[in-house]
Amino acid sequence: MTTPRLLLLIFLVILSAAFVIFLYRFIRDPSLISLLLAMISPLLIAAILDTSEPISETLDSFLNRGKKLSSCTIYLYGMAGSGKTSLMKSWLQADQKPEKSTEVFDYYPHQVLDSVEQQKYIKINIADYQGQKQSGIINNEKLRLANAILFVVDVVPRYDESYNLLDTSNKQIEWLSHSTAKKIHQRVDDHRIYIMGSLEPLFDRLFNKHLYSIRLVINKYDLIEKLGKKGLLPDLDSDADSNQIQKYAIGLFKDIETEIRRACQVNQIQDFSVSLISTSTDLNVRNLLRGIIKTYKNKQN
Ligand SMILES: Nc1nc2c(ncn2[C@@H]2O[C@H](COP(=O)(O)OP(=O)(O)OP(=O)(O)O)[C@@H](O)[C@H]2O)c(=O)[nH]1
Ligand SMILES: [Mg+2]
Repeated sequence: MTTPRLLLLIFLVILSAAFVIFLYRFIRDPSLISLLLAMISPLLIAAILDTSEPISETLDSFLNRGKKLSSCTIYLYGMAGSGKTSLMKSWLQADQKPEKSTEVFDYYPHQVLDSVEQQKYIKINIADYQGQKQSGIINNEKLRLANAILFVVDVVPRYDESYNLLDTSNKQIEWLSHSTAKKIHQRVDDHRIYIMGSLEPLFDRLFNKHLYSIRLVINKYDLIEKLGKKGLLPDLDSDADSNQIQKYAIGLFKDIETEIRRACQVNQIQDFSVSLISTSTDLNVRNLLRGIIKTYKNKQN
């Protein structure tokens, strides 16, 4: 029996006792049977409430009315510069200028409007860390139960070979415009090594029965699209349409997708998909969060 039900039962017992005391004032010789009946009746009511499904459901929804949902904890995982902090800031609608690498592993609590029930808010908790310190997340003492893990990948690093910041879209496109295939494949390869090497320890540490959603998040899609429109993407015609460019982007990370999908199957996590996003242009950023919250809510109900 749940705590609210137990409280309800105690309340009924007290109510019956009060009723019996009330009866004593009017009946001179109350029989023991009537006394027992009065005491047993709340137990009978409680048993009926527990076994009758429609009543039980109504009672639950009444007892849970106004009760706050616990927060949905989302882990952002990926190489340095892939855009974890940018994604977190987009969701939190914070100032968007994360030029520096994150230095601490921390949780960022926030409330977002529930897309289904517009009047209600849902609490989210986003875990962000410095991608360079991969072991920092896996060995962290502060780890909480994860409801979702997002693997964030991209096609351009934070710095070029001479350690110049590639912090604007123009600089990134300019840098990628030469030896495009080599640079993109190098970055994709780095992501593959980073993610595949840590999939098992990561799932070992973060897996729990409330881990509902996994995403492979391909960030900086704005760059892929621009390169595609300029005809700079290797193996893709210069007149490729949006559909073909999207397929190309997803194709780049096929190996990583396959490995994560396999890990999801092993751990019996059904909600896995690939998202193309851009935190710079806000492409699919909200949709991504909406999907995670939707699954979280469905599982909680
Ligand atoms: N063009 C483009 N650049 C982006 C996008 N998202 C992030 N960036 C840039 O990528 C760089 C790295 O972003 P961060 O969010 O700091 O990356 P991070 O994953 O938190 O990196 P670490 O903290 O080092 O692990 C920054 O210069 C961002 O401006 C995007 O959607 N498009
Ligand atoms: Mg960061």
